[in-house]
This record gives sequence, C-alpha cells and structure tokens, in this order.
Amino acid sequence: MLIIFIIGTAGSGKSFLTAAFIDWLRIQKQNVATVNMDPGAYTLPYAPDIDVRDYVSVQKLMEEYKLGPNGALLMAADLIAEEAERLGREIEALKPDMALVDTPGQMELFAFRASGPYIVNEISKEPKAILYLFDSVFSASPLNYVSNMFLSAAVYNRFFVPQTYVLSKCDLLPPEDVDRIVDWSANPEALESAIEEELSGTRRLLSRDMMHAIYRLGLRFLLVPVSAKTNDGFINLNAALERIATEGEKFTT
Ligand SMILES: Nc1nc2c(ncn2[C@@H]2O[C@H](COP(=O)(O)OP(=O)(O)OP(=O)(O)O)[C@@H](O)[C@H]2O)c(=O)[nH]1
Ligand SMILES: [Mg+2]
Repeated sequence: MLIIFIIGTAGSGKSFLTAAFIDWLRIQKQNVATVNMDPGAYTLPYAPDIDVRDYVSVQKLMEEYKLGPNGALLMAADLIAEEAERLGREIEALKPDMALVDTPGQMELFAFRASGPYIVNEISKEPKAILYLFDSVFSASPLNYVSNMFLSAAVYNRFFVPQTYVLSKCDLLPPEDVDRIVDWSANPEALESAIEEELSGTRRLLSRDMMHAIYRLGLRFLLVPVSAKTNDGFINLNAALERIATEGEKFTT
C-alpha cells in the first residue's frame, strides 16, 4: 500500500483532484481509498471512506473553547494527531493499494506545525508519498513559480518522504502556457531565462538566488500537468505514483 498525502496552498485543487482521480482509478479497477484529513471541510466533492470530521468537530471546538475558526483548526490538528494510529488502522483495514489523503485547506496547518509530520510518521509503517500541487494560474509567472518551488521545498524539508509534483487545474491555461511551465520544471535554464526576461530589479535577483538555492538542495520538480475537470494527465500521474510505490516496496522489504 502507498499512502499519498495531497498538499498545496489554499484552493489549489486538493479536494477536487482527490475526487476526480479516485473516480478515475476506480474505473481502472484499482483498489483505492480516500481519507479526508481536513477537519474544517464544510462540503467535499467526494464521499470519503475515512473522515476526520467523525473524530473532531471544529464547530464544537469553537463553541466549547470559545475559539475563532483558526484557533479551533489548530486545536483540531493536535487532536487529530492523537488519533493518528487509529486512523492508520482504519486505512489498513480497508486494504487498499493506494490511499489518497486530502489535507487541510490551510497548508501551513498540516505542513508547518508539529502535528502534520507526526501524523505522517505515526499513521502507518507502509510507504508514503506527498503529492504537491502547483496551482496553474498561480504558477504562470516566474516569480510565483519560484515562490511555489520554495514552499514545496519547505514542505519536503518537513516530511522527508518522496514528493511528486503536479500542475493542477491545467485546463485553465492555454496549452502553450502549460508547456512553458512544464519546461521550467524540467530544465532550470528555461526558468532562468524567463526570470531574466520577465523580471527586473530586486525581484529578478531574489528569484534567481532562490532558484539556485533550491537546485543546490538537489530537489527535482518535474511537474505533471493534471486537470480534475478533464482528467488530463491522470495516466502520467498514476505512472509517477506507481514508480514511488515500487521503489517504496524495494525500500521496506
Ligand atoms: N477549472 C478547474 N477548476 C478546478 C480544478 N480543480 C479545482 N478547481 C476549482 O478550484 C476551486 C478550489 O478547489 P478545491 O479542490 O476545493 O481546492 P482545495 O485545495 O481542496 O481547497 P481548500 O481545501 O479549500 O484549500 C474550486 O472552485 C474548484 O472548482 C480543475 O482541475 N480545473
Ligand atoms: Mg479541500
């Protein structure tokens, strides 16, 4: 089994990708499960097999402890961490080949507090991966693209599990813009020349230095463009995840 945590900035398409990809995988006759790890989700575009809202209610925390929505979400994240093992047993009981975990809207809640990495560690001994979403529209300028690289490198630094990158909502950009962003992700020279051509002054200097710092870490960001609307890219995404699953098995056996 491979447990995949879907992470990305607020509104980057985590829940809709979970919904569309799980439908697609099931049509391919794959044995997959969905976990909603977002205690603050009001409605979801899929029916999760396992749902943290059954364990923790943000609404109740707000009422009981007189908290605002963000305070309650922080508290919920800590309470979920206490349930990590139980959640893991629930997932394992379903015996899926792949479990997709939809994480909280506010990425920092999961990625940059103690509870997220604790959950990822404790949930199961099975191999895990992170699917990091680059929102297409947000990533179309080299400045934003580099900022997103930086965020995703920070996420990698927190979890240290294999990370795969997708360009979400690719149907929202013309195909040539999608190709351009994928080209940036495949070859640093293309990104560097976009930075030189499109940015100036401090922004150019900062973006170039940030890009170099990230590449020095040896991270690769090859983006798989996907769309939850058209199912574009799902074959490639599935192949990327299968590669991680095979490598994970080699690693654990
Ligand atoms: N065109 C298009 N829109 C999308 C796609 N995926 C998501 N959206 C839209 O983007 C918005 C946010 O999508 P969500 O899947 O809820 O994003 P999220 O990352 O789960 O958001 P939070 O959990 O609230 O942070 C919704 O209005 C979706 O309809 C896509 O592939 N194509
Ligand atoms: Mg969501």
